[in-house]
Amino acid sequence: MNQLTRRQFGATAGAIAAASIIPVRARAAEVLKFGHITDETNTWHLAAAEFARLVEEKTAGEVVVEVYPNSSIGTERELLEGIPLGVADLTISSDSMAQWVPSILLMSHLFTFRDADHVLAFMESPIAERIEAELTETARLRPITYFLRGPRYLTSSKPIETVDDVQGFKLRVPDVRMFIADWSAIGANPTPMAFAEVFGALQQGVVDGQENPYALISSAKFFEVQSHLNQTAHVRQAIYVVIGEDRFQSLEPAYQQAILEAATEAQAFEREQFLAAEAALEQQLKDAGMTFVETDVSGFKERVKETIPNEFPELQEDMAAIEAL
Ligand code: CS2
Repeated sequence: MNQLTRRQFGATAGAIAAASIIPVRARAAEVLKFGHITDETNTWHLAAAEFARLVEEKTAGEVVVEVYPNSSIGTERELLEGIPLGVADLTISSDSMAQWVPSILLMSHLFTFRDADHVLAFMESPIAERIEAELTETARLRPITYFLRGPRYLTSSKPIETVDDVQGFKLRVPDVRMFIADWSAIGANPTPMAFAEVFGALQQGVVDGQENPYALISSAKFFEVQSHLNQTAHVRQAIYVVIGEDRFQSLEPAYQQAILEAATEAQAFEREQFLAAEAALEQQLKDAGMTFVETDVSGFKERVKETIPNEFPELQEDMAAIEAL
């Protein structure tokens, strides 16, 4: 049940209760708005809805979480910047928070993480712990859990076999400095843009391609406007669920506790859903007509080797520690 129906349900339940002797559902003491960028089929949304259900259950309906998918109350950036203003209270984000905590860009450098286990080792490392503390203190955005994501793949309307095929390629990227630096070093023409605008930009030929995990390629229907899925797997990362720290601190300790417990349980739920979905997505994208290309990524790797020493020397020490994980 998505949040709009949840609200409608609340209204209907209220009307029924008023007209009969059914006990009235506790009036919500707190309402939290959870906005995010994916559609209702994506596992992030399913997990956000499960989180909402758990919070409501744990607080006997006193805390209600309204989930708004599809960037409907803001793009990722608008949500992040809007949290202190009350536009939203929770969202799903990672490296887009680099404007407050630059070291989160460690998650975005191309080809840093070898595989999903390496990502998990990082997420549980002291470096990630430090980033999470900085996000809470500096960005006033408290990570309460993280969700899994698949590797990012480059989509296009022509096969990308080697790095030569992306020279001058107009590539939509999230507004993340590391993506811009890495793709510029590769020789592409990275264009930062909000996720909600990507489909239209691909359709109108404003950009030649984009890069994202299977789940977003599928749920945003990029297969309708891109014919090739190039198996670059160039970025692997997880993504945080964050709550505005000031809003969080304004809540009663029992509500805070319920939110943290619900987040942990929603993480387990997301993991199960994500792993099942990820296994089926490759075939679904093939069935939707995408041609899978075995890209030779060696030239891409070669070209991003100097990004950190040249442009982000302050990340070098942590990067070496991550490589050793
Ligand atoms: C998404 C985001 O916009 C996109 O392409 O994949 O989740 C992106 O990874 C964000 O920048 C994360 O903060």
